[in-house]
Amino acid sequence: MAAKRKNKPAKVKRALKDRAKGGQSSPHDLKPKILSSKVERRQVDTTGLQQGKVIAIEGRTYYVETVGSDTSKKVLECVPSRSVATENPNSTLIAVGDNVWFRTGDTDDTVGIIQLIEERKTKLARRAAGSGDMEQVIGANIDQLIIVVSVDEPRYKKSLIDRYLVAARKGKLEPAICINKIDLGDEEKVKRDLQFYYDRLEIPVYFISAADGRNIEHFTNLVRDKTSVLSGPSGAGKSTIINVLFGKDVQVTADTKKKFRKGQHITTFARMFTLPQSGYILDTPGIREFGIWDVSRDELPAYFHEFNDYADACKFPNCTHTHEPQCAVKEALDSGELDADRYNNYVRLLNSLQN
Ligand SMILES: Nc1nc2c(ncn2[C@@H]2O[C@H](COP(=O)(O)OP(=O)(O)OP(=O)(O)O)[C@@H](O)[C@H]2O)c(=O)[nH]1
Ligand SMILES: [Mg+2]
Ligand SMILES: [Zn+2]
Repeated sequence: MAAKRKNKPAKVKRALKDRAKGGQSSPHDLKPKILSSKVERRQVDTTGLQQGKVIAIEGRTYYVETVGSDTSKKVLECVPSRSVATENPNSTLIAVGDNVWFRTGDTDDTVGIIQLIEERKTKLARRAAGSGDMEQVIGANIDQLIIVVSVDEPRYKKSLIDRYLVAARKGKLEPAICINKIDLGDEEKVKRDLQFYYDRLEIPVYFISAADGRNIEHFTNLVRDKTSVLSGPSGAGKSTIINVLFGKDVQVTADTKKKFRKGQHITTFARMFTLPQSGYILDTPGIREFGIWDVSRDELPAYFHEFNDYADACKFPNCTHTHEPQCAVKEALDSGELDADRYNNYVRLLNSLQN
């Protein structure tokens, strides 16, 4: 798998030829069959198909690692079949981490045609950036989300962290927060700023420096034996962290300041790595904004679960904890028991959601 290849690999061109008798070229043109019940799933003929996991997506090429022992595992370049079926309606057709069934091409057994995408058990998803009302799945079938932000260059925003925490709950992922570039700031000050997250919300928060290696051993323990996704703003240091975990450069990184001048993202596609310490880790492109997907205004308060300790005492059972009288959440806020920044992020998020 080449990290910087621009053109579609020749093998995939051949696979596309194998597949496309009607000149289809993009998975976006496909009309996948949606399997909405277990009965329908059983009707899919998987005879002769192999199972695998999507470990990287580069343009229209899907890299699929076959299921098997470490020594027998292979990575194939795949494309979706014109008759592909999915168990994930109204969503990204194929995401990194997806478990798929495929057949190998007629001319080459190192390329595959994906026939079926299994239901995602967990996912990190956001509202797709740009126009359109679509879900974008950043990673699927993952155990934990590690939100990677940095002390400076770029300075972290708690509003982004709070959005990620909603998405983690929604997608059934365990959250952890990684504050990188601690070498660029005052560690004690940053710790105080995030105290509510580890003390009250009991979310693991790591204060590390991928540059000088500070506290990196705690981070190594966090990812051991699990499947983790690293997500956060561009330049926070996700790929640098991956390189530290591997002890060598497996991902390209770039100088933050220079990059911001050009407004570029360094990592341009998601890729899953098998860790030397055991476990999988998914590096993803930096995000500019994180739009919440599939959470209604009514549901949102429950995602800020520190409110639950008080919400029963609110006068109105459907209290949004904003303008209502006798709101126990606002009373707790006024008495300093809740984090004001996080409450303000909640209000902003609530206002951004439609019912
Ligand atoms: N001072 C300092 N710089 C760091 C640290 N970690 C990473 N950097 C630098 O930050 C810049 C961006 O790092 P990347 O790892 O490319 O950031 P990224 O999050 O992968 O960025 P995208 O791929 O664009 O999302 C590079 O110049 C790194 O050398 C750190 O702990 N301290
Ligand atoms: Mg990167
Ligand atoms: Zn209330």
